[in-house]
Amino acid sequence: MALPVEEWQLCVARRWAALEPVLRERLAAASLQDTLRLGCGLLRPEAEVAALRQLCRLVPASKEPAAARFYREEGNRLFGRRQYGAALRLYSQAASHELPGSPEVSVCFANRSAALFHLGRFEVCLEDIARAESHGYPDRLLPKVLLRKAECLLCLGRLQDAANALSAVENKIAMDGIMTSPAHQTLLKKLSQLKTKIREKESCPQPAQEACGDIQRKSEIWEENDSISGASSSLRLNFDIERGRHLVAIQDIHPGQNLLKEEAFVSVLCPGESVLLQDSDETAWDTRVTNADLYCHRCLVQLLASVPCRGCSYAKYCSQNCADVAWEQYHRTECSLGALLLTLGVFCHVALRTVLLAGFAEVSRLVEGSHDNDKDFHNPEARCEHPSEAPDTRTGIRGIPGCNDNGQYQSSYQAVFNLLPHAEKHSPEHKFLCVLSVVAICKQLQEAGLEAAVLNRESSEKCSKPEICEKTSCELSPELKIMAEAMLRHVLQLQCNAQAITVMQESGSGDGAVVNKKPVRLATAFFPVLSLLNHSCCPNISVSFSGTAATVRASQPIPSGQEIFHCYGPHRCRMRVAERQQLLSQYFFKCRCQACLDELESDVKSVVSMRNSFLCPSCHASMQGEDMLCCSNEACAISVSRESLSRRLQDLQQQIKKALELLKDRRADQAIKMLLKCQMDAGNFLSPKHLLMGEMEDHLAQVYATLGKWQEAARHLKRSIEIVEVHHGPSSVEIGHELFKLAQILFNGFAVSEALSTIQRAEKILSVHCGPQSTQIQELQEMKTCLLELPRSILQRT
Ligand SMILES: *[C@@H]1O[C@H](CO)[C@@H](O)[C@H](O)[C@H]1NC(C)=O
Ligand SMILES: *[C@@H]1O[C@H](CO)[C@@H](O)[C@H](O)[C@H]1NC(C)=O
Ligand SMILES: *[C@@H]1O[C@H](CO)[C@@H](O)[C@H](O)[C@H]1NC(C)=O
Ligand SMILES: CC(=O)N[C@H]1CO[C@H](CO)[C@@H](O)[C@@H]1O
Ligand SMILES: [Zn+2]
Ligand SMILES: [Zn+2]
Ligand SMILES: [Zn+2]
Ligand SMILES: [Zn+2]
Repeated sequence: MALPVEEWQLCVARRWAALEPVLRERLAAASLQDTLRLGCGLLRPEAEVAALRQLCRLVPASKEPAAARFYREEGNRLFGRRQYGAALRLYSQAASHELPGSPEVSVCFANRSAALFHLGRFEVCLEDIARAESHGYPDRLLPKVLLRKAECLLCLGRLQDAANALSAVENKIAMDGIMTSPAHQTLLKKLSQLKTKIREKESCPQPAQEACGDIQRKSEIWEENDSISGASSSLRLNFDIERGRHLVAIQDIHPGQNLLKEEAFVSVLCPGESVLLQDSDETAWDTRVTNADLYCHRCLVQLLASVPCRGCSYAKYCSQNCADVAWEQYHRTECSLGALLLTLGVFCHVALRTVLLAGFAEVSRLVEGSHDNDKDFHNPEARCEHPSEAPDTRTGIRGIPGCNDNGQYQSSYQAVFNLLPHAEKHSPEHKFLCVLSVVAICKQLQEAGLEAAVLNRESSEKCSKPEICEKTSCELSPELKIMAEAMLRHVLQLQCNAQAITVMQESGSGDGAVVNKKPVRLATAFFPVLSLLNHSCCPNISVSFSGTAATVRASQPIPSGQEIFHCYGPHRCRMRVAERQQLLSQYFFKCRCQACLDELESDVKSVVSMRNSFLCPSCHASMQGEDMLCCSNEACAISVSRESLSRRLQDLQQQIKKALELLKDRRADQAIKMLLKCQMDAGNFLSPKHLLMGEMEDHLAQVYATLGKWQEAARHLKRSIEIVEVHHGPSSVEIGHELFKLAQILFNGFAVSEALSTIQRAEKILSVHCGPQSTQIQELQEMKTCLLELPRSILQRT
């Protein structure tokens, strides 16, 4: 996903293997500028470009009227079955394939407004009705939609507006003349019903419903560092040759304290895995939804009624404003390249969007500056200017790469540009893949006549003489070469500096009673300030995201003087040291954090291997060893290969998956039977503290919750929590999420005092990791308020 599709990787690998050895050596040692210069000539139109074009055909990103018709009919079908949520998504898919301003797209919006109405999303329904009207909704169909508008306004308590909307319908009907068809008769009946309703509501005004728990949220204390944008004043930026740039605490920091708030410089949504929509049959068009259908392509908020891009069927936005801003800033250039960008992977896409956001002037200033630096590098007198030299302490952080002339480190393009590309550490084959991919993008931009857009120039400056275009089609213009060189640098940087934006996404059959969420990767982004943090397998911070903004909080006390560490992925609780080191090798360093040192140099077993161990299938004592496992009970001394136990573990995971599918099909009783059987089986060869044992308890809790058996659900969830605690620690974010679930179950089961104490524990942990203003905390506080009001309302009734 981050990298190009496999077929293109293979195509480039073949090209690499066929190159002259001399040329391969030159490429391996070349600077970015020379790599690009050489790469330009190596992408052959009849071979590589043709192959890419072929691959792009497999990725639908353009508008197709046939697809639109299919999705809309499918939407109507599900609407008829009262599956309004699924119908809503299909109408959105349909709209994304219609041309803006066409009567067809307006019908999609009107249809979608009907689904929204049934889902009780009245505000959004009104937006869709307005959208339908502005895109030329057919006049003869208008009365029905206007009535829906009046109904929405009525539901929202906006009586005057509702009355106005009704008189608009009446006028419309009157203008159209006498109507006799049955459909019109129903309309008239509905009209008079609505009128009565408005009159009733007016005569006995209800008090506006008060939300359960309208809490005053205290804003967090926050003092920003003058020199590092987004960072707290309790941090400073240090630089030394061994550790590079890094952030250090200059005060004692307490858990939960806010350390960094940064808006991504650039982010690109990852299409992600597709999720099957319920109850839709296999058909010619894909009815599955992916992240690309669920989140705004610009600001990453969850989509309800998406606004489609005017040009492609891929990009979708939360609002017209997001669509317009994205178009202005980058999408007018990207739009026609949709399939190519999906084929070449998210890193290439981020690289392109980065240079588009920065603008040609800034990109060329920095690229040309870097060429001067390269020259200085070979000139010993200019050496002291070079970043690898320690900065002059008198000038503060001014000499640190990425800082501006005022000595400030900001979340700017300059900072992004100065993230380390490690050009000399990447394999030559990988660099070759990157350069050919970047050149392919730039050539396509040039061919599509988008060069002016890329360079932020008026399109009148665009190449008007065909013969010039002809000439440049095999050679990139000097300006595009500069953009391409910067893109190559960014693709290489991303391997070490890409930051995943994750969200907690609802999973499984969301019945609403208990929300089961798991983290999913939403987007790939550059956060230049966050990138200053070095890795540790036992980090003392927690990162959370809201839209495209990242917040970093201390999860442990951090004493003054200590470096702040972030975990790039491999955490000591989830992987053994060998796996971690292997994963971290992509960042070109060997981790020497406390956990790694302990596990490597002494005989300390990793927490993962200790807890996720196997039991002797015969006597249930623990098994020891590497490839061949031996029972620790001398009397038994059975030995089994790790491979056969791993296979048994995989079989078990398959069974669990099947049980979850049963749950999705609403066959809860069978799911329980199957999970209990899995548990029995697992007890014969997995240690009781194995993470999978916890997962099974968690699934059981979920099934019982869907049946409304709250006590059983709570019992299983508590066992899951015990195991999660062993693995992740009592104040980990994982425990926070488990307690949140337990709170919901106890809340639903009216176990008031236990629910209150669980809410308190969850609040304490989650406010450290996610902040006191996060939605999780809000939901917990709402539950608390409801519980505290409960006895009073019961008393009143009796
Ligand atoms: C969708 O729009 C078409 C055309 O107006 C209409 O015939 C159909 O009933 C609508 N479906 C729903 C669910 O509103
Ligand atoms: C901010 O960072 C700078 C440079 O790292 C440091 O010298 C300074 O003490 C920090 N604190 C404040 C309040 O700016
Ligand atoms: C983070 O905190 C834990 C527990 O307080 C400590 O064991 C660990 O060494 C710390 N990690 C770093 C990188 O400072
Ligand atoms: C990505 C990065 O900056 N890694 C550095 C983390 O710190 C170690 C030393 O502690 C360096 O070797 C890495 O280069
Ligand atoms: Zn948006
Ligand atoms: Zn588009
Ligand atoms: Zn480590
Ligand atoms: Zn044994």
